Amino acid sequence: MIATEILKEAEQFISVCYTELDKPDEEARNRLKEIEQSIEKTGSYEHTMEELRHGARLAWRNSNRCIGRLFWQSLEVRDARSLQDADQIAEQIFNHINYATNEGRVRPTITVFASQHGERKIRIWNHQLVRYAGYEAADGIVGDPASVEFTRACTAMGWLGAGTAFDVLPLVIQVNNEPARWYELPEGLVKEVPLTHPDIERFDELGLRWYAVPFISDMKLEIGGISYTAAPFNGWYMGTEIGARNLADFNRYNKLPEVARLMGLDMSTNTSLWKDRALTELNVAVIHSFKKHGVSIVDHHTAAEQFMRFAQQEQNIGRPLTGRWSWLIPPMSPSTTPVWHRGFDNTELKPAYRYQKTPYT
Ligand code: HEM
Ligand code: NRG
Repeated sequence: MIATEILKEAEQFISVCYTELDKPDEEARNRLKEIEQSIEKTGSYEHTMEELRHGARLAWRNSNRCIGRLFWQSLEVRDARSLQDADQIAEQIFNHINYATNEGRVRPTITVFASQHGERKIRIWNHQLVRYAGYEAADGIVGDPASVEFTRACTAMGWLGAGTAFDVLPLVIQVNNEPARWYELPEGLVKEVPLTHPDIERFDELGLRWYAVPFISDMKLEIGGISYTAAPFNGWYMGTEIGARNLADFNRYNKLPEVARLMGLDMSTNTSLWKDRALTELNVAVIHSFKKHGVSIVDHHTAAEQFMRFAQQEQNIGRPLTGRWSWLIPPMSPSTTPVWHRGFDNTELKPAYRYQKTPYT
């Protein structure tokens, strides 16, 4: 971004941020003068801790595809902007995983690393800090098909996975134009949940499991013209993300046939609705297992209710609500949730979490 654009973005952000934080106009004016001078002198500026904290929370509030936004004010923002060393960055990321997992009582958290500036740029190559490898074998894919390309990149750097369907991938960090470095996640850091079912006793024979917390690590956080290209964040899972997509999609773990077989359903005809019935029980198992292991999770009905409260809250305050309907509706029984029955304005507000180019491939 060129200097005039950064300043323009900064003006908009500081105005909104300081108003929402109940700061006097004069403070905002003075701060903008300071920012203008910094941009003139260095081409950039540094957010104060308050600006960073509120900016990261606003970016969550503005995430049109997120159903979990009721809790936007509770985001914990960790400042790691001073680090430039890959080993230290990795250590901070391990701390984030540990802090946010909190033995299962998940805390929505973001760690913000140094912003992009000139040649300076930090990237985490992983899509999520914790995810399972996918290996291309002669008779199909072992593990998560969504991870095949990244797994190949890790293997090319010398990583060697055990080859099971649930191998946790290493953390890959790139600082500036240096070669990327990989780190095995420390033993015992990653919480996982083995899946069982409240009534189907043999469900555990499927050997299914999932990790406790989704940590998105490849998006950029943009606040007031400043780009934080490494800013991993997490909330907790909505059950359907695992039960209706990760384990169910035919191009992911594709487990509906195995669940249906276990349930003894008639799979010879669509009209038995065996996929729908297997899908329901798989999702029952996900929620049941997370709860049994004391790991935060929300079902899609409760999440949709919470989202409607968020929508109401924003309307009461007089702020525009933005959202993308096709992402906000859950992937199973969507018409049983209130989100289905209304529309949303998909205007993209800033600050924002945005996609960025995949650094490998
Ligand atoms: C997307 C739920 C917290 C930012 C989503 C999706 C769900 C969800 C179900 C759609 C995912 C998909 O279909 O792949 C939740 C829940 C949370 C939570 C239950 C619990 C607290 C957060 C937090 C942030 C966030 C803390 C950021 C600070 C986003 C973004 C997307 C998203 C940027 C879009 C991701 C993409 O395009 O791939 N969320 N979320 N969410 N959420 Fe949330
Ligand atoms: N569907 C993905 C995760 C996307 C983000 N979901 C959240 N985010 N719940 C999956 O792994 O299934 N969050 O920050 O909590």
